[in-house]
Amino acid sequence: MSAETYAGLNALSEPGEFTELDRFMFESWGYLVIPNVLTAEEAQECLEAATRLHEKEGTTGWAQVGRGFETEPVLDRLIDHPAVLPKVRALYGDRFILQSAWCTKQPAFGGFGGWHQDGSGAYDFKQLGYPIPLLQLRASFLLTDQSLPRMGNMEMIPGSHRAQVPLPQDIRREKADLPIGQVICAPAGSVLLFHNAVWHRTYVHDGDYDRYTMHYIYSPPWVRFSDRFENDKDYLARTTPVRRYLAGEYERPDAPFGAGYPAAAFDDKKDN
Ligand SMILES: O=C(O)CCC(=O)C(=O)O
Repeated sequence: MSAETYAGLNALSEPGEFTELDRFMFESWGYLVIPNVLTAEEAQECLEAATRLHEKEGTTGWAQVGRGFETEPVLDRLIDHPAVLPKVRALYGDRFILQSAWCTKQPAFGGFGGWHQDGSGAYDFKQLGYPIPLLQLRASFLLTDQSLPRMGNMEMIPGSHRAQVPLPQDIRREKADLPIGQVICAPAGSVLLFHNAVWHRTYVHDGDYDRYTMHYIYSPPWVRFSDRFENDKDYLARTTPVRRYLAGEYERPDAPFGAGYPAAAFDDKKDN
């Protein structure tokens, strides 16, 4: 897909390396759109896996199912996808974990979601200081076509991760539009990579089919998992060293002296 396919301003990136321009766009807007991460066939396989996950759980309406990577190999493969992982590493360094993986369904003819920033209901990230730090970096793999608005897209407010004032209550209450909302338009197989503090919502979906998106959330290693209480032991035994590392099952080398984390498992091992 070429940049011309997208109308208007877009924080368009490319698979792989996190370029200086990527960094500037990410700092400025809080997100990047990466087309052509999955082929049409790969996106279709993942869509089938996502559908199975929700069928197994018997979900209805807007719903999210966690830890699907444990049972669906095609979703496991996305955890360290080479189109995305270099960007995550460029933002975090080599010590981070997969905090959660949520498969979300926006049902056929689903309405608008509520505006929100990502974080923890138990402890508002705003309490940590300004600007809100990067603690949940989300890579959202679009598994259905979202090339046009009203296809269950994500809508983002560019730069809002740096806003020092909250989104007005009436806009949140009424799930209202605002002039600076950007509906992310991209085909299946694209990835939206975004900062937890960017205000966003699920856009309306006019289609007669369910929309699925696979979200992978990366965090510093001391953040607690949110889609699982603990890792499945069988999964850990059969997955790859890199994914096992990202599962965050370290012994507690930080206790009591804060040293001795295991070496990162990435192929091009950097200094650890
Ligand atoms: O998949 C979606 O529609 C949006 C998910 C979302 O905004 C969230 O989980 O924070």
